[in-house]
Amino acid sequence: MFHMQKKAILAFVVSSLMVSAASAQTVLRSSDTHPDGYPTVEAVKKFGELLSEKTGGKYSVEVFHSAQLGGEADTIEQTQFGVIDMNRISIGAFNTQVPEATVTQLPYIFRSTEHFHNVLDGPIGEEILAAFDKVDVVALNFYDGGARSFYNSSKPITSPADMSGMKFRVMQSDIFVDMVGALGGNATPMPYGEVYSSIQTGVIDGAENNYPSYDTAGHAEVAKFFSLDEHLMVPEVLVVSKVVWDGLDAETQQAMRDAAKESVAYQRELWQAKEIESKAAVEALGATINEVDKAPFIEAMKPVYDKYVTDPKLQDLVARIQATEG
Ligand code: GTR
Repeated sequence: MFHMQKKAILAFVVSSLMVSAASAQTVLRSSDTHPDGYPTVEAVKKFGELLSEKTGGKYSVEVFHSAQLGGEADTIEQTQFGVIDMNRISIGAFNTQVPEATVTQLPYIFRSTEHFHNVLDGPIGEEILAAFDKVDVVALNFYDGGARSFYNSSKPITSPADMSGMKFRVMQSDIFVDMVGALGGNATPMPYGEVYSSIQTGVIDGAENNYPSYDTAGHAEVAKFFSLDEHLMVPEVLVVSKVVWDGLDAETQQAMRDAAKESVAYQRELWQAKEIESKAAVEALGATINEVDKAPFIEAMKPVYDKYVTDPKLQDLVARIQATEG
């Protein structure tokens, strides 16, 4: 009996290998810094299913979650070189490489989730996606990343003055560094994976992020004060290496674009639910969440805009974003 089962399994394995050899299956490797189950990870899996359907099983995607392929700054380079096929990444990790996308890292540029969606779902969003071409990746879509706020291990922050002398981890992006500086704090750029231990050992006082990251990376365990200043809404992007892209026929490229766009609604649904779930989870863990009067924070950001929005084309882009409804 055992023998027969083994034989049957072997026959099955052999035949499926043959099928996959005949159809030349290509599995694209996609990076994500977040753990399995996180909305972006699940959305890229969904993208992979849709892509597989659209290409008759020729292409599928394997998500390497939890920074298995490296921290975001490193994986961007590897994607640009074609070592990693795809990447779901925060625009913040591109630093100022793509000027049109850099504007999405300007504090308080987005007024609400509705504004964020209205901008990114329309022609401005397409313009920003197209701008990634010049840095050797093709950007397919935007996923939600919610609003980012400061959190730390010692006290609630209610005004920029409270940040004086405090050290906050930021992404490896110059705008983030200048933003914290403009508020009177000290910024320490470092990879996401080092934040937990750096807060725990007191190397930094805190960091800034959305509820799902604060929750799933365990930061709420070591930094109990979450202050809702909501200084940034940075889009997540799904990008493909230009090296990979150029090797695809036009039909497959279109299937990729369509699958990516179709996965957005799914990600937004997961995101909405996760924000609520994570808020409850961090509260249960003992996190203290305080509301903040945003006016002095918004006011303090003028030097950041003055420094990064000097090119008339970017000034025009910022004006168009601000004039978008929502
Ligand atoms: C998260 C984002 C990640 C990563 C992280 C960070 O909100 O989803 O891609 O950029 O922030 O702060 O490093």
